[in-house]
Amino acid sequence: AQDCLVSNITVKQDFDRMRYQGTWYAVAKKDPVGLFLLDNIVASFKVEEDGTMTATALGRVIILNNWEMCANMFGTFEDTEDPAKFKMKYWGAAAYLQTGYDDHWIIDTDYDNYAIHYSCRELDVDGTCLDGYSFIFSRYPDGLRPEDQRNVTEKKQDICFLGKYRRVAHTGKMVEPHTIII
Ligand code: FEN
Repeated sequence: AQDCLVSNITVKQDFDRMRYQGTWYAVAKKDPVGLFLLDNIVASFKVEEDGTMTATALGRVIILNNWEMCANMFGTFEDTEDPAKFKMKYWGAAAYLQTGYDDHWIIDTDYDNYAIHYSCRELDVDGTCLDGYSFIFSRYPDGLRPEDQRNVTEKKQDICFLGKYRRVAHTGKMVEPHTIII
């Protein structure tokens, strides 16, 4: 949207949740205000037998006193009148992780390579987004294919988050075997 109004942001036409299933690696993110996932963010989407979309997300967090933890987050999606716009209820496996209820919009995806996610948490009085977050997802942990980069940059501009993204590192940290102390 040229005017950055959230109400003018366009989403994926005829979004197909079945094709969206499976693993997505976050390769870039725009952070919201407050607590969030740091890096090594991997999401996995599923469509349940009743048609409901659900997802899990893993990501690194650093809690009080610099403890590095792997956050295990869960989300369930409520449908809206637009097939690419959901409301997401989310919570963490650990009690210290924040719960919430966010918008979850799929701006664009080709299902096989890239996806652009958007969530505005707080509207400004002028209708632009005051606080929101966004993920650029790839089916590959190493990043986007060169042929998808131009389109993704265009979409970052459409949602008025261009220049606000940071790369998401994938160091394999969250999938290492954990030390078991006997
Ligand atoms: C999404 C898609 C797949 C499913 C889900 C997604 C969203 C995840 C969110 C995570 C929030 C994390 C928080 C972490 C936290 C879109 C990838 C579910 C919205 C809020 C800390 C950090 C430090 C601390 C306590 C808690 O609570 N982190 O001391």
